[in-house]
Amino acid sequence: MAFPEGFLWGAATAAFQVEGATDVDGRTDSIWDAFCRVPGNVVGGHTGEPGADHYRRVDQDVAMMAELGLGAYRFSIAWPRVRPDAGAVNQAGLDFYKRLVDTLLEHDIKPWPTLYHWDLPQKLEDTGGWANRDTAYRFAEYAETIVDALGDRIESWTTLNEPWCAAFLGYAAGIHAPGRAEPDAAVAAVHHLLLAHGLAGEVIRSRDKQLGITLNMYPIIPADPDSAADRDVARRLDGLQQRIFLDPLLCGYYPADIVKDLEPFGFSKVIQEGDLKIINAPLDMLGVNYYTEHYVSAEPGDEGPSPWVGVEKLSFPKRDAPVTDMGWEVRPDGLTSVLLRVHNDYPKVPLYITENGAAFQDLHDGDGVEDVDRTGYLESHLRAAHAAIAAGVDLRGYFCWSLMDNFEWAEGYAKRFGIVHVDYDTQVRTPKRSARWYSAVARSNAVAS
Ligand code: PNW
Repeated sequence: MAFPEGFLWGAATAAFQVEGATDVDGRTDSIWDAFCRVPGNVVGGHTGEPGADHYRRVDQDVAMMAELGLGAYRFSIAWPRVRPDAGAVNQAGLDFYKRLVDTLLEHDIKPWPTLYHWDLPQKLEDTGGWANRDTAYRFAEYAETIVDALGDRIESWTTLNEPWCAAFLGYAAGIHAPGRAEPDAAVAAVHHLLLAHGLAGEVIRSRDKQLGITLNMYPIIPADPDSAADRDVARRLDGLQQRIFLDPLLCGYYPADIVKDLEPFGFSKVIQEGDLKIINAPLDMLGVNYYTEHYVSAEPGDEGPSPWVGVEKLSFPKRDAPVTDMGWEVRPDGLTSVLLRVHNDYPKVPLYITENGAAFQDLHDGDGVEDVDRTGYLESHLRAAHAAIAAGVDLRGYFCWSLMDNFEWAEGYAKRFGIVHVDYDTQVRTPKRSARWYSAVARSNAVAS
Protein backbone atom coordinates (compact mmCIF):
# COMPACT_ATOMS: atom_id res chain seq x y z
CA MET A 1 0.00 0.00 0.00
CA ALA A 2 2.05 2.90 -1.30
CA PHE A 3 1.63 6.52 -0.24
CA PRO A 4 1.93 9.45 -2.66
CA GLU A 5 5.43 10.49 -3.65
CA GLY A 6 6.88 13.02 -1.24
CA PHE A 7 4.53 12.02 1.59
CA LEU A 8 6.04 13.31 4.84
CA TRP A 9 6.69 10.74 7.59
CA GLY A 10 7.38 12.13 11.02
CA ALA A 11 6.97 11.82 14.75
CA ALA A 12 5.78 14.41 17.25
CA THR A 13 6.49 15.65 20.77
CA ALA A 14 5.71 18.83 22.71
CA ALA A 15 8.09 20.99 24.75
CA PHE A 16 6.58 20.58 28.21
CA GLN A 17 6.10 16.85 27.73
CA VAL A 18 9.68 15.98 26.79
CA GLU A 19 12.16 18.74 27.54
CA GLY A 20 12.50 18.67 31.34
CA ALA A 21 15.10 21.29 32.40
CA THR A 22 12.24 23.50 33.48
CA ASP A 23 14.36 25.98 35.43
CA VAL A 24 17.56 26.27 33.43
CA ASP A 25 18.90 28.91 31.05
CA GLY A 26 16.37 31.52 32.07
CA ARG A 27 13.13 29.58 31.58
CA THR A 28 10.37 30.66 33.94
CA ASP A 29 7.06 29.06 34.91
CA SER A 30 4.36 28.15 32.48
CA ILE A 31 0.81 27.45 33.58
CA TRP A 32 1.69 23.75 33.54
CA ASP A 33 4.54 24.19 36.05
CA ALA A 34 2.11 25.92 38.40
CA PHE A 35 -0.71 23.43 37.74
CA CYS A 36 1.53 20.44 38.49
CA ARG A 37 2.38 21.84 41.93
CA VAL A 38 -1.22 21.66 43.11
CA PRO A 39 -1.78 18.29 44.79
CA GLY A 40 -4.41 16.25 43.03
CA ASN A 41 -4.06 17.91 39.63
CA VAL A 42 -1.70 15.37 38.06
CA VAL A 43 -1.72 11.63 38.71
CA GLY A 44 1.17 10.64 41.00
CA GLY A 45 2.03 14.31 41.63
CA HIS A 46 4.18 14.18 38.49
CA THR A 47 5.63 17.34 36.96
CA GLY A 48 7.56 18.48 33.89
CA GLU A 49 10.70 17.04 35.49
CA PRO A 50 12.42 14.98 34.24
CA GLY A 51 10.34 14.86 31.07
CA ALA A 52 12.43 12.79 28.71
CA ASP A 53 15.39 15.11 29.40
CA HIS A 54 15.16 16.12 25.74
CA TYR A 55 16.61 19.56 26.46
CA ARG A 56 19.94 17.96 27.37
CA ARG A 57 19.77 14.94 25.05
CA VAL A 58 18.63 16.65 21.92
CA ASP A 59 21.67 15.65 19.82
CA GLN A 60 21.24 12.01 20.69
CA ASP A 61 17.50 12.23 20.04
CA VAL A 62 17.94 13.73 16.59
CA ALA A 63 20.49 11.04 15.74
CA MET A 64 17.91 8.47 16.80
CA MET A 65 15.28 10.05 14.53
CA ALA A 66 17.76 9.81 11.67
CA GLU A 67 18.39 6.14 12.44
CA LEU A 68 14.65 5.57 12.32
CA GLY A 69 14.55 7.19 8.89
CA LEU A 70 12.11 9.94 9.87
CA GLY A 71 11.56 12.71 7.36
CA ALA A 72 10.21 15.27 9.80
CA TYR A 73 10.09 16.12 13.50
CA ARG A 74 7.11 17.94 14.96
CA PHE A 75 8.11 19.69 18.19
CA SER A 76 6.88 22.72 20.04
CA ILE A 77 8.68 25.81 21.21
CA ALA A 78 8.38 26.80 24.86
CA TRP A 79 7.20 30.40 25.08
CA PRO A 80 8.63 30.67 28.64
CA ARG A 81 12.09 29.81 27.33
CA VAL A 82 12.05 32.28 24.48
CA ARG A 83 10.34 35.16 26.28
CA PRO A 84 10.33 34.25 29.98
CA ASP A 85 7.35 35.78 31.79
CA ALA A 86 6.29 36.98 28.33
CA GLY A 87 8.94 39.68 28.75
CA ALA A 88 12.32 40.32 27.13
CA VAL A 89 13.82 37.90 24.62
CA ASN A 90 16.02 35.21 26.19
CA GLN A 91 18.93 34.38 23.92
CA ALA A 92 19.69 31.07 25.68
CA GLY A 93 16.15 29.89 24.99
CA LEU A 94 16.40 30.85 21.33
CA ASP A 95 19.78 29.11 21.09
CA PHE A 96 18.29 25.78 22.15
CA TYR A 97 15.78 25.82 19.31
CA LYS A 98 18.37 27.06 16.82
CA ARG A 99 20.57 24.14 17.73
CA LEU A 100 17.66 21.69 17.49
CA VAL A 101 16.71 23.00 14.06
CA ASP A 102 20.31 23.02 12.79
CA THR A 103 20.83 19.46 13.97
CA LEU A 104 17.62 18.32 12.29
CA LEU A 105 18.64 19.95 9.02
CA GLU A 106 22.10 18.37 9.19
CA HIS A 107 20.31 15.03 9.30
CA ASP A 108 17.92 15.97 6.53
CA ILE A 109 14.92 15.95 8.85
CA LYS A 110 12.33 18.63 8.26
CA PRO A 111 11.66 20.76 11.36
CA TRP A 112 7.90 21.16 11.94
CA PRO A 113 7.56 23.63 14.80
CA THR A 114 4.43 24.51 16.73
CA LEU A 115 4.47 27.83 18.55
CA TYR A 116 2.01 26.94 21.29
CA HIS A 117 1.48 23.53 22.80
CA TRP A 118 -0.16 24.74 26.03
CA ASP A 119 2.76 26.19 28.02
CA LEU A 120 1.50 29.75 28.51
CA PRO A 121 3.82 31.88 30.65
CA GLN A 122 2.25 31.86 34.13
CA LYS A 123 2.79 35.61 34.26
CA LEU A 124 0.13 35.99 31.55
CA GLU A 125 -2.27 33.71 33.38
CA ASP A 126 -1.89 36.06 36.35
CA THR A 127 -3.53 38.74 34.23
CA GLY A 128 -6.33 36.50 32.95
CA GLY A 129 -4.58 34.09 30.60
CA TRP A 130 -6.46 33.23 27.42
CA ALA A 131 -9.62 34.79 28.81
CA ASN A 132 -7.84 38.14 28.41
CA ARG A 133 -7.72 39.53 24.87
CA ASP A 134 -4.28 41.03 25.49
CA THR A 135 -2.76 37.51 25.57
CA ALA A 136 -3.41 37.21 21.83
CA TYR A 137 -1.24 40.28 21.15
CA ARG A 138 1.48 38.97 23.44
CA PHE A 139 1.44 35.71 21.50
CA ALA A 140 1.96 37.61 18.25
CA GLU A 141 5.01 39.34 19.78
CA TYR A 142 6.45 36.00 20.83
CA ALA A 143 5.71 34.56 17.37
CA GLU A 144 7.58 37.42 15.74
CA THR A 145 10.61 36.80 17.96
CA ILE A 146 10.88 33.15 17.09
CA VAL A 147 9.97 33.42 13.42
CA ASP A 148 12.64 36.06 12.93
CA ALA A 149 15.21 34.04 14.87
CA LEU A 150 14.64 30.76 12.99
CA GLY A 151 12.88 31.90 9.85
CA ASP A 152 15.68 31.24 7.39
CA ARG A 153 15.61 27.58 8.38
CA ILE A 154 11.86 26.90 8.62
CA GLU A 155 9.31 26.61 5.79
CA SER A 156 6.09 25.98 7.67
CA TRP A 157 4.90 27.23 11.02
CA THR A 158 2.04 25.88 13.08
CA THR A 159 0.60 28.41 15.48
CA LEU A 160 -1.50 26.41 17.95
CA ASN A 161 -1.88 22.81 18.96
CA GLU A 162 -5.47 21.81 19.80
CA PRO A 163 -7.03 25.07 20.93
CA TRP A 164 -10.05 22.96 22.00
CA CYS A 165 -7.97 21.43 24.80
CA ALA A 166 -6.35 24.73 25.75
CA ALA A 167 -9.72 26.47 26.05
CA PHE A 168 -12.16 23.82 27.22
CA LEU A 169 -10.00 21.41 29.25
CA GLY A 170 -8.05 24.32 30.73
CA TYR A 171 -10.79 26.86 31.44
CA ALA A 172 -14.10 24.92 31.58
CA ALA A 173 -13.37 21.35 32.76
CA GLY A 174 -10.34 22.54 34.73
CA ILE A 175 -8.53 19.23 34.20
CA HIS A 176 -5.68 20.87 32.29
CA ALA A 177 -3.75 24.01 33.22
CA PRO A 178 -4.69 26.61 34.33
CA GLY A 179 -7.31 24.45 36.04
CA ARG A 180 -10.20 26.90 35.89
CA ALA A 181 -13.83 25.77 35.75
CA GLU A 182 -15.28 28.96 34.30
CA PRO A 183 -17.32 28.44 31.15
CA ASP A 184 -17.39 32.16 30.32
CA ALA A 185 -13.60 32.26 30.45
CA ALA A 186 -13.43 29.15 28.24
CA VAL A 187 -15.50 30.61 25.42
CA ALA A 188 -13.52 33.85 25.61
CA ALA A 189 -10.37 31.71 25.43
CA VAL A 190 -11.61 30.09 22.21
CA HIS A 191 -11.89 33.45 20.51
CA HIS A 192 -8.62 34.80 21.90
CA LEU A 193 -6.73 31.68 20.85
CA LEU A 194 -8.11 32.02 17.33
CA LEU A 195 -7.26 35.72 17.32
CA ALA A 196 -3.74 34.82 18.50
CA HIS A 197 -3.48 32.41 15.57
CA GLY A 198 -4.60 35.13 13.15
CA LEU A 199 -2.26 37.80 14.51
CA ALA A 200 0.72 35.43 14.48
CA GLY A 201 -0.42 34.33 11.03
CA GLU A 202 -0.01 37.88 9.76
CA VAL A 203 3.60 37.84 10.96
CA ILE A 204 4.29 34.42 9.43
CA ARG A 205 2.73 35.24 6.07
CA SER A 206 4.49 38.60 5.91
CA ARG A 207 7.77 36.61 6.04
CA ASP A 208 6.59 34.44 3.12
CA LYS A 209 6.32 31.36 5.28
CA GLN A 210 3.60 28.75 5.31
CA LEU A 211 0.93 29.03 7.97
CA GLY A 212 -0.83 26.17 9.71
CA ILE A 213 -2.79 25.23 12.80
CA THR A 214 -3.51 21.85 14.38
CA LEU A 215 -6.96 20.79 15.63
CA ASN A 216 -8.05 17.63 17.41
CA MET A 217 -10.95 16.09 15.56
CA TYR A 218 -13.45 13.32 16.26
CA PRO A 219 -16.46 12.00 14.39
CA ILE A 220 -19.39 12.69 16.72
CA ILE A 221 -21.90 9.86 16.59
CA PRO A 222 -25.35 10.07 18.23
CA ALA A 223 -26.01 6.89 20.22
CA ASP A 224 -29.57 6.73 18.91
CA PRO A 225 -29.83 8.40 15.52
CA ASP A 226 -33.64 8.32 15.86
CA SER A 227 -33.53 10.35 19.06
CA ALA A 228 -33.83 14.11 18.49
CA ALA A 229 -32.16 14.68 21.87
CA ASP A 230 -29.13 12.54 20.96
CA ARG A 231 -28.86 14.21 17.58
CA ASP A 232 -28.95 17.63 19.23
CA VAL A 233 -26.19 16.72 21.68
CA ALA A 234 -24.13 15.44 18.74
CA ARG A 235 -24.71 18.71 16.87
CA ARG A 236 -23.58 20.73 19.89
CA LEU A 237 -20.47 18.62 20.47
CA ASP A 238 -19.52 18.83 16.83
CA GLY A 239 -20.04 22.58 17.03
CA LEU A 240 -17.85 22.98 20.11
CA GLN A 241 -15.18 20.52 19.02
CA GLN A 242 -14.90 21.21 15.32
CA ARG A 243 -17.02 23.90 13.69
CA ILE A 244 -16.22 26.66 16.23
CA PHE A 245 -12.62 26.41 14.95
CA LEU A 246 -12.95 25.27 11.33
CA ASP A 247 -15.67 27.76 10.32
CA PRO A 248 -13.83 30.95 11.33
CA LEU A 249 -10.43 29.65 10.17
CA LEU A 250 -11.55 28.45 6.76
CA CYS A 251 -14.75 30.41 6.08
CA GLY A 252 -14.48 33.60 8.16
CA TYR A 253 -17.58 33.18 10.36
CA TYR A 254 -18.62 31.43 13.55
CA PRO A 255 -21.35 28.76 13.27
CA ALA A 256 -24.65 30.55 13.99
CA ASP A 257 -26.16 27.71 16.05
CA ILE A 258 -23.14 27.61 18.36
CA VAL A 259 -23.00 31.38 18.73
CA LYS A 260 -26.62 31.14 19.90
CA ASP A 261 -25.93 28.21 22.25
CA LEU A 262 -23.03 30.15 23.78
CA GLU A 263 -24.92 33.43 24.21
CA PRO A 264 -25.47 32.78 27.97
CA PHE A 265 -21.68 32.58 28.33
CA GLY A 266 -20.98 35.92 26.69
CA PHE A 267 -19.34 34.52 23.55
CA SER A 268 -20.46 37.18 21.10
CA LYS A 269 -19.37 39.96 23.48
CA VAL A 270 -15.70 39.07 23.08
CA ILE A 271 -15.79 39.18 19.27
CA GLN A 272 -14.75 42.57 17.90
CA GLU A 273 -15.17 44.10 14.49
CA GLY A 274 -12.43 42.88 12.15
CA ASP A 275 -11.41 39.87 14.26
CA LEU A 276 -12.89 37.27 11.91
CA LYS A 277 -11.00 38.72 8.99
CA ILE A 278 -7.75 38.29 10.92
CA ILE A 279 -8.64 34.73 11.95
CA ASN A 280 -9.59 33.84 8.37
CA ALA A 281 -6.07 34.54 7.00
CA PRO A 282 -5.33 31.98 4.26
CA LEU A 283 -4.09 28.69 5.68
CA ASP A 284 -1.39 26.72 3.88
CA MET A 285 -2.01 23.55 5.84
CA LEU A 286 -4.35 22.14 8.43
CA GLY A 287 -3.07 19.66 11.00
CA VAL A 288 -5.49 17.01 12.20
CA ASN A 289 -4.86 15.14 15.45
CA TYR A 290 -6.87 11.95 15.61
CA TYR A 291 -7.25 9.42 18.40
CA THR A 292 -10.84 8.16 18.61
CA GLU A 293 -14.54 8.82 17.99
CA HIS A 294 -17.12 10.36 20.34
CA TYR A 295 -20.27 8.26 20.68
CA VAL A 296 -22.70 10.44 22.58
CA SER A 297 -26.10 10.27 24.23
CA ALA A 298 -28.42 12.82 25.88
CA GLU A 299 -28.82 10.55 28.91
CA PRO A 300 -27.29 12.32 31.90
CA GLY A 301 -23.80 11.16 32.85
CA ASP A 302 -21.10 12.44 35.18
CA GLU A 303 -21.84 15.74 36.81
CA GLY A 304 -19.35 18.41 37.70
CA PRO A 305 -17.22 20.67 35.51
CA SER A 306 -17.33 19.62 31.89
CA PRO A 307 -15.54 20.81 28.77
CA TRP A 308 -18.90 20.80 26.93
CA VAL A 309 -20.04 24.31 27.76
CA GLY A 310 -23.81 24.65 27.87
CA VAL A 311 -24.49 20.96 27.29
CA GLU A 312 -26.16 19.99 30.53
CA LYS A 313 -27.01 16.37 29.92
CA LEU A 314 -24.70 14.06 28.10
CA SER A 315 -22.86 10.80 28.46
CA PHE A 316 -20.55 8.66 26.39
CA PRO A 317 -21.99 5.11 26.34
CA LYS A 318 -19.47 2.32 25.87
CA ARG A 319 -19.48 0.32 22.69
CA ASP A 320 -17.87 -2.98 22.05
CA ALA A 321 -14.36 -2.08 20.91
CA PRO A 322 -10.81 -2.39 22.16
CA VAL A 323 -9.69 0.60 24.22
CA THR A 324 -6.26 2.08 24.87
CA ASP A 325 -4.89 2.88 28.33
CA MET A 326 -6.55 6.28 28.05
CA GLY A 327 -9.92 4.50 27.85
CA TRP A 328 -10.24 5.73 24.25
CA GLU A 329 -11.87 3.29 21.80
CA VAL A 330 -9.72 2.20 18.88
CA ARG A 331 -11.69 3.43 15.85
CA PRO A 332 -9.53 3.63 12.75
CA ASP A 333 -12.46 4.28 10.38
CA GLY A 334 -13.10 7.52 12.22
CA LEU A 335 -9.81 8.84 10.85
CA THR A 336 -11.00 8.34 7.28
CA SER A 337 -14.23 10.05 8.17
CA VAL A 338 -12.73 13.18 9.81
CA LEU A 339 -10.41 13.65 6.83
CA LEU A 340 -13.27 13.25 4.37
CA ARG A 341 -15.41 15.61 6.38
CA VAL A 342 -12.88 18.46 6.20
CA HIS A 343 -12.31 17.69 2.53
CA ASN A 344 -16.02 17.73 1.69
CA ASP A 345 -17.37 20.47 3.94
CA TYR A 346 -14.67 23.14 3.69
CA PRO A 347 -12.65 25.07 1.13
CA LYS A 348 -9.69 22.91 0.12
CA VAL A 349 -6.55 23.06 2.21
CA PRO A 350 -3.65 20.58 2.32
CA LEU A 351 -4.03 18.25 5.30
CA TYR A 352 -1.47 16.63 7.58
CA ILE A 353 -2.14 14.15 10.35
CA THR A 354 -0.08 15.88 13.03
CA GLU A 355 -0.83 13.34 15.79
CA ASN A 356 -2.10 9.79 15.93
CA GLY A 357 -1.09 7.08 18.34
CA ALA A 358 -1.98 5.11 21.42
CA ALA A 359 -1.11 4.64 25.10
CA PHE A 360 -0.51 1.03 26.01
CA GLN A 361 1.44 -0.59 28.82
CA ASP A 362 4.57 -1.93 27.27
CA LEU A 363 5.44 -5.60 27.43
CA HIS A 364 9.15 -6.07 27.93
CA ASP A 365 10.60 -9.09 26.27
CA GLY A 366 14.26 -9.35 27.19
CA ASP A 367 15.74 -5.97 26.28
CA GLY A 368 13.06 -5.32 23.68
CA VAL A 369 9.63 -3.79 23.92
CA GLU A 370 7.14 -5.80 21.92
CA ASP A 371 4.26 -3.34 21.65
CA VAL A 372 2.16 -5.40 19.29
CA ASP A 373 -0.97 -3.42 20.27
CA ARG A 374 0.57 -0.03 19.43
CA THR A 375 1.97 -1.38 16.17
CA GLY A 376 -1.49 -2.65 15.27
CA TYR A 377 -3.04 0.70 16.14
CA LEU A 378 -0.62 2.57 13.87
CA GLU A 379 -1.07 0.11 11.03
CA SER A 380 -4.89 0.25 11.10
CA HIS A 381 -4.83 4.04 11.18
CA LEU A 382 -2.37 4.28 8.32
CA ARG A 383 -4.70 2.07 6.31
CA ALA A 384 -7.52 4.46 7.18
CA ALA A 385 -5.39 7.44 6.11
CA HIS A 386 -4.62 5.68 2.85
CA ALA A 387 -8.33 5.10 2.26
CA ALA A 388 -8.92 8.84 2.60
CA ILE A 389 -6.18 9.57 0.04
CA ALA A 390 -7.74 7.03 -2.33
CA ALA A 391 -11.05 8.90 -1.92
CA GLY A 392 -9.38 12.13 -3.05
CA VAL A 393 -8.27 13.80 0.18
CA ASP A 394 -5.14 15.96 -0.17
CA LEU A 395 -3.26 14.37 2.73
CA ARG A 396 0.44 15.15 2.65
CA GLY A 397 1.97 13.72 5.78
CA TYR A 398 1.64 11.77 8.99
CA PHE A 399 3.23 12.28 12.40
CA CYS A 400 2.85 9.60 15.01
CA TRP A 401 2.30 10.60 18.61
CA SER A 402 4.74 10.21 20.05
CA LEU A 403 8.39 9.87 19.18
CA MET A 404 9.04 8.78 22.76
CA ASP A 405 7.30 8.23 26.07
CA ASN A 406 6.66 11.50 27.87
CA PHE A 407 4.63 13.49 30.39
CA GLU A 408 1.01 12.77 29.49
CA TRP A 409 -0.46 15.94 31.06
CA ALA A 410 -2.95 15.22 33.87
CA GLU A 411 -2.10 11.51 33.54
CA GLY A 412 1.58 11.99 34.36
CA TYR A 413 4.22 9.51 33.22
CA ALA A 414 2.17 6.34 33.67
CA LYS A 415 0.58 6.56 30.25
CA ARG A 416 3.10 5.73 27.52
CA PHE A 417 2.51 6.88 23.94
CA GLY A 418 6.07 6.55 22.61
CA ILE A 419 7.27 4.39 19.77
CA VAL A 420 10.55 4.71 21.67
CA HIS A 421 10.58 3.59 25.29
CA VAL A 422 12.06 5.95 27.89
CA ASP A 423 13.40 4.64 31.19
CA TYR A 424 12.80 7.62 33.48
CA ASP A 425 15.52 6.53 35.92
CA THR A 426 18.32 6.25 33.40
CA GLN A 427 16.80 8.16 30.44
CA VAL A 428 17.83 5.27 28.22
CA ARG A 429 15.86 5.21 24.95
CA THR A 430 14.81 1.87 23.46
CA PRO A 431 12.97 1.81 20.14
CA LYS A 432 9.95 -0.46 20.50
CA ARG A 433 8.63 -2.90 17.92
CA SER A 434 6.31 -0.08 16.71
CA ALA A 435 9.35 2.13 16.02
CA ARG A 436 11.01 -0.58 13.95
CA TRP A 437 7.78 -1.16 12.05
CA TYR A 438 7.19 2.58 11.53
CA SER A 439 10.75 3.06 10.39
CA ALA A 440 10.20 0.52 7.61
CA VAL A 441 7.01 2.36 6.58
CA ALA A 442 8.82 5.71 6.46
CA ARG A 443 11.74 4.31 4.45
CA SER A 444 9.57 2.50 1.92
CA ASN A 445 6.76 5.12 1.81
CA ALA A 446 4.35 2.21 2.06
CA VAL A 447 2.59 -0.10 4.48
CA ALA A 448 3.36 -3.70 3.61
CA SER A 449 0.18 -5.56 2.76
C1 PNW B 1 -3.25 15.56 22.65
N1 PNW B 1 -8.94 14.75 25.73
O1 PNW B 1 -3.84 15.83 23.88
C2 PNW B 1 -2.01 16.43 22.68
O2 PNW B 1 -1.78 17.25 21.59
C3 PNW B 1 -0.79 15.72 23.14
O3 PNW B 1 0.04 16.64 23.78
C4 PNW B 1 -1.16 14.54 24.00
O4 PNW B 1 -0.07 13.93 24.61
C5 PNW B 1 -1.93 13.56 23.12
O5 PNW B 1 -3.05 14.19 22.52
C6 PNW B 1 -2.42 12.32 23.84
O6 PNW B 1 -3.34 12.66 24.84
C7 PNW B 1 -5.12 15.51 24.27
O7 PNW B 1 -9.10 14.47 26.91
C8 PNW B 1 -5.33 15.34 25.64
O8 PNW B 1 -9.92 14.81 24.93
C9 PNW B 1 -6.58 15.08 26.12
C10 PNW B 1 -7.66 15.02 25.24
C11 PNW B 1 -7.45 15.22 23.88
C12 PNW B 1 -6.17 15.45 23.39
